[in-house]
Amino acid sequence: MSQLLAGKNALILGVANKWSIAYAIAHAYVREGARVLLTYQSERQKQTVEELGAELGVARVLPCDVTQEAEVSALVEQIRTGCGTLDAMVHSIAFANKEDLSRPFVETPREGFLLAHDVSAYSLVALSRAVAPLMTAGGSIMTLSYLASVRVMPNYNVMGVAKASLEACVRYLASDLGPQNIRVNAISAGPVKTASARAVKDFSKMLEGAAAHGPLRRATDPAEVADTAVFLASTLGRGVTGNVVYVDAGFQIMGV
Ligand code: NAD
Ligand code: IMJ
Repeated sequence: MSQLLAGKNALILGVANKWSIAYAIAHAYVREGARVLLTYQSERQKQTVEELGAELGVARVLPCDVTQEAEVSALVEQIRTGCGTLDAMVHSIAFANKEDLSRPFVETPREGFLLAHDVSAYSLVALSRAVAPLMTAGGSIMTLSYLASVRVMPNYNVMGVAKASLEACVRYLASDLGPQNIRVNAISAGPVKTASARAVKDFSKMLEGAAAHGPLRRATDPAEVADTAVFLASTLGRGVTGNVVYVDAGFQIMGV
């Protein structure tokens, strides 16, 4: 089959290391012929992301801490002068204070609530507003969500509420940007062993549980999340917007 993203420019935010879901997406986008731009959060990650970018053959690696409006503007300015237009943006970013994941939700302090929502939900709004003017031929924006947005999961707490907000942001953004032929969707991935997941208490048990009891009787492979991200960025996804697409080996349909 010919390359699904040939001639497209794609911005991917959220690569921290080779286990990142965003890394699997960047790999698939390069395979499908996209010109890929990566971002890193801080100087601490710069070298790793530059090395991974070089290995993958991405076009550019740029800084962007999404909590800094000036860094979002600078990123978009760099893209405007670099490649001019953008066809796809992948938002693969989430953060909450570690203590706020494990404490009972009712104990969430205001500061931790705001931080989780700022990084994990509002950043999609800020980035979408910033990149939309570059999507002159229409575009596809997507983010990564998790089932705990709609079900209560142990140790997810404030992040679950931030993911609920993120999914609602997807619907409102899809409504606002649809007239410009910009589609906005979320991919709700099953558990994948990444840096963000590894730190979590009993994560392996949860992953094994989902794998044992879901319809496909196996865990989610980041490569299949990436292939759905290819579909959404490609012309094959042209009728899909405002949606939450589950790529979780079927787990979310199960009652018990
Ligand atoms: P990861 O740790 O590799 O990626 C998280 C990324 O967020 C990192 O690259 C980190 O640098 C970035 N980030 C955090 N704060 C930032 C900031 N202020 N500015 C810029 N970047 C910032 O972990 P991952 O599992 O690949 O997570 C990616 C996305 O996938 C997240 O939204 C996560 O909620 C979602 N997700 C993960 C799983 C899973 O099981 N791993 C399942 C469903 C959804
Ligand atoms: C995270 C916490 C609790 C249960 C969890 C997860 N399960 C899964 C995750 C079952 C799959 C991973 N996930 C979907 C996330 O969105 C993780 C977000 C996250 C993780 C950390 C760990 C380190 C830290 N802050 C974090 N902020 C967000 O300090």
